Amino acid sequence: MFSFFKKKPVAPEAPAAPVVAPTPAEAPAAIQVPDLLPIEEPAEKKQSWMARLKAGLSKTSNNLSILFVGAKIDDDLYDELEAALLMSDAGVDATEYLLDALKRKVKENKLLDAAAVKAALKQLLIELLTPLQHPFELGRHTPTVMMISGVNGAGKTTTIGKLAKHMQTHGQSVLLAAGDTFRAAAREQLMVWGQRNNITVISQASGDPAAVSFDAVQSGKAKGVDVVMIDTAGRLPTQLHLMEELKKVQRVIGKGMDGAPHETLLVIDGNTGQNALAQVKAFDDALKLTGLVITKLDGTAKGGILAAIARVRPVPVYFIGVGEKIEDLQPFVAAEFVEALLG
Ligand SMILES: Nc1nc2c(ncn2[C@@H]2O[C@H](COP(=O)(O)OP(=O)(O)OP(=O)(O)O)[C@@H](O)[C@H]2O)c(=O)[nH]1
Ligand SMILES: [Mg+2]
Repeated sequence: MFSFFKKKPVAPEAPAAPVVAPTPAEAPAAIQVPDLLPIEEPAEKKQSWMARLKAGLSKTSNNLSILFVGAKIDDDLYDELEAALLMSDAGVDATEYLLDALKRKVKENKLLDAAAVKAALKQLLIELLTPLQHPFELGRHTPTVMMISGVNGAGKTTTIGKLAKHMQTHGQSVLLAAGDTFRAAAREQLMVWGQRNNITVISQASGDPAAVSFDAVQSGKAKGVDVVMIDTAGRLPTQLHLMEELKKVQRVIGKGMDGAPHETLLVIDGNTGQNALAQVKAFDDALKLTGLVITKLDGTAKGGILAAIARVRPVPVYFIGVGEKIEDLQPFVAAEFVEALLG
């Protein structure tokens, strides 16, 4: 089932939790989060999740599906498919790759009807996106330190809130750091949220994000919490001094704990279009990302951006979001996503 969290060796308040260098033989078993759905009513929740994902991606799925209705397999179909893929934010590289692979497949398998070609495209998309699918692992370190970055308004703080609640549900203790010291309101937003949800939030009025992050890691270690999540202020990759500041935050986190941050995530707004790819490249160049979270796939997002990421900068996509409720954030599953796009 979905309870990888639950397998964590129960060691409440065990200060003696061994801080062992994680050699393969000695490292505690990783805790995966293949599915963050609440354990109760998984089938119902899953259904509503898929419905929301499908609704979110309906523009692209309509554009793609209509092409195959009673279509002849000819150059016109490929041209239209090319246009639809480009419009879906897949980008030139992934679009060309998919078209070439599809043409080859059609030839090799002598596919004659449109439904078979659509099925072949679906399969190719699943193959393209599957390498992005990665279970999110916890439990290799105590605490697991996560740093969350992204442009302004991408959904960083909301995602942290959702993840924290999912983790709590699965018995993980969580500590948050209000590393967004840019805006006082941001700090307060997280503090209030933390109080409501019984989660400690480390914050400082001083306005130094690196110092807050360092404190949070220290405090997380001292308290033996399972997860420390560090929020950061939104910034554009073109704001070079702010990117430098982010690198510094990451370095200082490493001073607080060897090997930390264990996860450096980039949160992307799914509606950003091709610019999302530029964001992935820039943040990855600066921080060496370990994973992505793609939010707002319930809006006007077209979904093809994942194909672009898979081709050009395949950073794992841990989670995707289709709304503001806690269950609206789920692990990325390639087959599910493609089903929503081309089902
Ligand atoms: N529809 C929808 N809205 C979302 C989703 N995730 C976040 N939001 C909304 O996006 C807005 C911005 O979210 P925040 O979490 O504050 O974004 P942020 O990246 O922390 O923003 P800054 O700290 O200002 O850079 C809020 O109104 C969220 O409710 C999602 O998956 N779907
Ligand atoms: Mg924020």
